[in-house]
Amino acid sequence: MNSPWKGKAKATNQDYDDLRPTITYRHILSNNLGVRDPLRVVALCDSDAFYAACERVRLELDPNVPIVVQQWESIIAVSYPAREFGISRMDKIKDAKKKCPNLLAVHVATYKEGESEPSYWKDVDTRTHKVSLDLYRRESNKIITMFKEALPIGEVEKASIDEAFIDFTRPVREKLLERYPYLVQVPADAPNGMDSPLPPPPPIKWDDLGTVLLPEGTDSAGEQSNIDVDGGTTWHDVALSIAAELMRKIREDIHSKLGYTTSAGIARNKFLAKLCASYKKPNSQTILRNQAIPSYLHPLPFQKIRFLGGKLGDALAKEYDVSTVGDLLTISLDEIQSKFGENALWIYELLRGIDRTEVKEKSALFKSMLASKNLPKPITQPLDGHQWIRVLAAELALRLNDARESMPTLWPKTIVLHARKGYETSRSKQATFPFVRNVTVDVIATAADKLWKELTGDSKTVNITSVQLAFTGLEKAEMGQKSIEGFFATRDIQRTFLKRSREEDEPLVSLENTDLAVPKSSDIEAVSFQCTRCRKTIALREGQATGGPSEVAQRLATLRSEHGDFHFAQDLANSNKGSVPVPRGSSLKRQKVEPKGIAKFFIKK
Ligand code: TTP
Ligand code: CA
Ligand code: CA
Repeated sequence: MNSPWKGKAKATNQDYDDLRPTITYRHILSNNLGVRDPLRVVALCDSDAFYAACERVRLELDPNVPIVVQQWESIIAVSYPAREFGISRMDKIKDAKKKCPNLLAVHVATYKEGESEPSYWKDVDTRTHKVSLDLYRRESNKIITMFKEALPIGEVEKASIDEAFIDFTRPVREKLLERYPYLVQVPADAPNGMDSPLPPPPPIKWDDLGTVLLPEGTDSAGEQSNIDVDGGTTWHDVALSIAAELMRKIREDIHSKLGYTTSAGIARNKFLAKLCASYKKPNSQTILRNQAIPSYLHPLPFQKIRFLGGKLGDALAKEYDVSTVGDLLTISLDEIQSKFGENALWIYELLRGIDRTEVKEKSALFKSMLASKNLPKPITQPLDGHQWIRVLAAELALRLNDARESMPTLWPKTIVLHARKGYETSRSKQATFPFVRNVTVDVIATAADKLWKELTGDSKTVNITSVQLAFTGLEKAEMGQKSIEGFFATRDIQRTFLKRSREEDEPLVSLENTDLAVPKSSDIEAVSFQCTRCRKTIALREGQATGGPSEVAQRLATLRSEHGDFHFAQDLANSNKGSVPVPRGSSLKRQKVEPKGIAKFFIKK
């Protein structure tokens, strides 16, 4: 019990005063207490040696084979068996092979000039190939899908290619009430009704649930696991143990179905979950009980903590001449705020294990997709660019079509080509992406080739060292029950597009005119309308303009719709020729379209 924070017991008690909150019936019975829920449980689950594991699974290798993944001459992932030979990401391939002569080094898949699919080529050359991470993205999606399927009422937030935060609060709450039905009813003799504290929690068997961090800073499992610390188990510990059960089951399923081992951290918030996820790797999970938070955090060098590294960490270290989290606890909030501003409250709280950021699924849709290549040998002849454009187009085609498997109506609004010339400023060109049914390598390459020509202009020679091709404004068109095959077939689809456009109050690229399908209320009695695209006045024929107002409105609506179809067909014809329709009078032209997402970085002001 020689924990360094023991000596500052007084300060610590104040600093960590929320470790044993009183949990009442109101807490356990309320539906959504969000980030302040005293029974909140969050996990971070990270895959072990991820790229190496993907290659091992792909090659159906024994898990004990030492394997590394290589990108050109560097190592980017090291399997755990290879780590036993002392190999790390820092090693050069040559040195790694010296450490382990049986080492299997797999080069990442690459796109090769002239090929539309990435592959594992015998010889790779950065002058003619481009790295493909598609396998890892696909495997990553499979893992995320398993998290989501296992936890329909839990929130899953992908945090990187091989890790995700999972909010277990709701699934755990459901299990708590199921297992301890006496919690569902406030007892008649409860002194404060809903605000009465819950009865004492049951003892917990931590066996097999993972590594449980204890206040002494030791870890335990098995026989030591039922030790009561500081007055014993809390309902939050019960919640953690249920989350650990669920997490373990999901990790086992991922292992048996997909072949990947993972490591998880389970705690009361994202910051702490991430912090303890790598406590014991590989293939393990670590549980940080609230009571263990102070002793776990206290000795950590704060500059090792992600948010407190870098310049901020340097500044803190310099200002206070300290190195651990514990050292920083003696500094008051006023003091930190006077030096680092009002916002420094989050530093103060983080040091005390408080983090109220939500686990929230980012939009399932990445608004942009980017393929890029740094050229070891600059492009000097404008014509040579087309080969690279095809390579980048192949990657975008594969990624878009992959994404369309789960979102068949995913549509990129814009294609952007960006090139850096030596050390000069970068240049870019963009265009509306043609509206075609099948997004093939050819379609993308044709659109990009045009941009390349615009970008290089009449230059006889160029000096381009980096090329990037991106889709921006990727969005899901609401297609209702229609299949992708019917995409362009019917007017209904067109209306759906129009509807989307209106709802989002944002111009649509090919069909931006929302007035075409549905008359505005002021038009109800009108017998003609002006098309906002071609500016023509389109009127009902004589005789059609008679009857009740609703009949006239109906006919007018039909006329608008037919006229819309005419433009639609024209757009299609244009886009199939590879040219990009920006119709006359379109809202795109009238309204300046602000670049979004990654596009911001491409478009020259
Ligand atoms: P990490 O999760 O950092 O590492 P890892 O999964 O290889 O190993 P660990 O078991 O320690 O978690 O990164 C996930 C993948 O991201 C990794 O397999 C390869 C890739 N990656 C790089 O390409 N370059 C890098 O510098 C890092 C850190 C990762
Ligand atoms: Ca990992
Ligand atoms: Ca990771």
